[in-house]
Amino acid sequence: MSLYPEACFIKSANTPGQFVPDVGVEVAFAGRSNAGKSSAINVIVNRRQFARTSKTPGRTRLVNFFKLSDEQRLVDLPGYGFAKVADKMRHHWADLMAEYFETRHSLRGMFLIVDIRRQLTDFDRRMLGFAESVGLSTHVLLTKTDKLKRGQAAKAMLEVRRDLGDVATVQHFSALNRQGEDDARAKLEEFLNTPPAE
Ligand SMILES: Nc1nc2c(ncn2[C@@H]2O[C@H](COP(=O)(O)OP(=O)(O)O)[C@@H](O)[C@H]2O)c(=O)[nH]1
Ligand SMILES: [Mg+2]
Repeated sequence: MSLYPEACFIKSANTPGQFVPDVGVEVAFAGRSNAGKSSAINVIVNRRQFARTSKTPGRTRLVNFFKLSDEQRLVDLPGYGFAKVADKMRHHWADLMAEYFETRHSLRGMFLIVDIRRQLTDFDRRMLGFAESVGLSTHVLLTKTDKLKRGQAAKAMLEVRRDLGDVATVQHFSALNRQGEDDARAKLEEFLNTPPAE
């Protein structure tokens, strides 16, 4: 059973003018392309339809708004691998992200999806920077944990923790065997129930 039986896609935005009204609360999900963001969202929300929606061609470059329940949203932010992307697109992305983080009063927290085998990338550091600049809490999902042996996974977590310091909390996650789903869902609920900053 999904905690969010009314969950559904609302719209995609390519400019701040297309963002949905800034009322209620929302939690953002960010991750380098292929890190496993769509898979993680599906497991946490427990709704298969989300995957299909985010796989629509072109949507991976847009800010995708989903309704979780009345007055609660999940926002799927665009992600990519920096090396493969043209300057023009990178600038558009950076402007869109800056605008998003600076203007959304309803934003209560960010999930950052990181492939445990890659550690933190330049993309991840940029996202952490955006969140930090507006005093937003971040929770890192070290996903694809199933790809590593236990000891390796524990070591990778220690390294990321050391790298992050107190900038974000972090947990193991796997969309494949659902490791960490309860903790991730509890964190989503915690973010959604966070009172506004002022
Ligand atoms: N083994 C494993 N594969 C995963 C996991 N999460 C995602 N994947 C795979 O990684 C690829 C990218 O996943 P996707 O969710 O589309 O990534 P996105 O681009 O960040 O949205 C797909 O082939 C997924 O099946 C996981 O936890 N474990
Ligand atoms: Mg995706």
